[in-house]
Amino acid sequence: MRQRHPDGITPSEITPEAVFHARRDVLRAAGFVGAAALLASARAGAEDIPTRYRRLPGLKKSPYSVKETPNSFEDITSYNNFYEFGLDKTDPAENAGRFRPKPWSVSIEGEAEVTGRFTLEDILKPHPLEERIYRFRCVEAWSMVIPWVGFPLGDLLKRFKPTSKAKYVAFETIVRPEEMPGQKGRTLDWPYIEGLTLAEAMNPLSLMVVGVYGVELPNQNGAPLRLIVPWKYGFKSIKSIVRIRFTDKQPRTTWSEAAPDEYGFYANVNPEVDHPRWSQATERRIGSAFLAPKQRTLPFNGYGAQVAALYKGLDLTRNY
Ligand SMILES: Nc1nc2c(c(=O)[nH]1)N[C@H]1C(S)=C(S)[C@@H](COP(=O)(O)O)O[C@H]1N2
Ligand SMILES: [Mo]
Repeated sequence: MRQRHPDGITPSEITPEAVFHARRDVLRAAGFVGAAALLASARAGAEDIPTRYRRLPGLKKSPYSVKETPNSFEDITSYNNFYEFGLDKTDPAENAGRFRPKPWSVSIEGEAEVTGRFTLEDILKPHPLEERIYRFRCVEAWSMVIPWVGFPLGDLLKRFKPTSKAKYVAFETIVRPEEMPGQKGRTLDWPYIEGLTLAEAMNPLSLMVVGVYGVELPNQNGAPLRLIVPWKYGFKSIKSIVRIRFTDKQPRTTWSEAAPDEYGFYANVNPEVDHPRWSQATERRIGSAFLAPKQRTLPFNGYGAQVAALYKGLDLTRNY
């Protein structure tokens, strides 16, 4: 039952979320979270980030950043979906401490001239890192604004010289049940897998992410290397990637296989196509008061000007 609800709103998942916000609201009401702390959390300056996270120096600013105020480092790192570490929003932060993202390597496979196993250092070396403040919309109808650190996925993929047969790119998460307690159960069919069309992958918005808020990615956010595709529902943004494969056929994806009626391959944010069990027309911004009004969800999560052309001629009510 539960495995059919990736981002599903089941009572067991709603509860921690409600508690998470209720707790903060109660603390605020009681005056424990003072005006200064609230301001700090809204601005989330570097001083709020625990020093155990390594700083990533020399970040370029990006013209692709949105102007909205980012969520706090605390929100971004304590309210997560990462089923390898459990189903509840607070599980990844609590259970990811044993995960060792170093050393790391990524296997490049399939329809490309250059394939093989590359260390993370090999992968990262040629790419200047930038900060990109993106809107992030989960299919569960919550959202955040997140200052990711990364570089364009397309710049990485070009290095492997995809052949003319390469029409899609498939991604895989690591399988390490000893370090990922969620993988000891069958909540999902491990490894977590995702995919994009090559055109989507080459779009300049598609980002390979190695950090957030100017520091290395915390384990719960997908260390050491994850994807961010900001115009798609969050489940497309696969974490802790160990395999990238160029293919001529549309790759299988974890959630479209777990619940084909609910999740498709494209998963573009679309306020006009409701999930079978809830509306996608609005979203709740994490970090706003629990009872704050919802905001309208934008087509392609607000990135339509950059990506709508990718889907010309495709019926997005059927290709969800
Ligand atoms: N490997 C893996 N990647 C994953 C997930 C997951 O469970 N496993 N959850 C997805 C979902 S549903 C969302 S909303 C985002 C959450 O990313 P965040 O925790 O950094 O906000 O990660 C996505 N990537
Ligand atoms: Mo999600």
